[in-house]
Amino acid sequence: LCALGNIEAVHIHHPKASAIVSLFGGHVLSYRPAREKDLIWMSSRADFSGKKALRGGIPVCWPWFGKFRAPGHGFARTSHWSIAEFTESPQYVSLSLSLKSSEETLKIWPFEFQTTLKIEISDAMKVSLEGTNTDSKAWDMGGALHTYLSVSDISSTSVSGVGNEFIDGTNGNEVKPSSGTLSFDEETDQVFLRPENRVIINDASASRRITVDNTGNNCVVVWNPWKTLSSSMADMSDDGFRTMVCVESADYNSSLTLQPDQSHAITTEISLR
Ligand code: TA6
Repeated sequence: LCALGNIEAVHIHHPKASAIVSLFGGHVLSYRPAREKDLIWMSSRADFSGKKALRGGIPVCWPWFGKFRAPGHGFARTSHWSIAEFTESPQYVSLSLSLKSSEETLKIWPFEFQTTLKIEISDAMKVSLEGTNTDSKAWDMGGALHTYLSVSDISSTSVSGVGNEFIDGTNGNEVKPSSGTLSFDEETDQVFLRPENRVIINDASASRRITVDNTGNNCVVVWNPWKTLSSSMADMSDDGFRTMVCVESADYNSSLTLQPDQSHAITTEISLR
């Protein structure tokens, strides 16, 4: 454990990979397979005061995802998570963090829950976010692993495997057809409704391909703020948008009802395979 500003983070070193995971937000900040550059993008201006969600990494958006509820994208990403389990073997390292309902969360969202974030580090990084209903009544949830991936140049990056239909967040949430492959020359905020389980990020100028395998999600969101929005964000540098793309495994719009004792997990596995 070590401090980054006001935040406590777990540094994981293993012959196969290294990673950094913040307990504030249950937030993965870095994942580097051995001899590779980081697959995860962190903003050079991220706010480590522990008062605001971190810009970059893998924000955990839970118990909902979207623009409709406050605080934005749920409270998990600004909550303090505790370490539930840590195991290490020659093959991998596994870290589980836990977040449970408390007096504070019940004021924002009146339901009892337990959430587990399991991070397995090896040649790939598998992140799984599981919500369990520990209440006596049913509740609805959504959520997202809002992964910021690192690319060398967004202008020569493409994202494929996203499926043929999306909601265009930059254009009045209009539903539009897609060819299934995206390239970038403007602000992009697209919710893909029928993505494939495997999404590929082709970072042509680095000759690097990042593979993202998702399960338990009902959509994939692809986001790049581009110039104007990037410049307007205090926690992102003006040209921050050039080296990142968000590819998010998401359950959009609180679309799942969990009965008491029921659980649901979304996972995302990131690798250079
Ligand atoms: O997932 C895309 C999105 O919801 C965008 O609409 C954009 O606002 C982005 O996430 C970042 O949200 P944040 O609350 O972290 O500033």
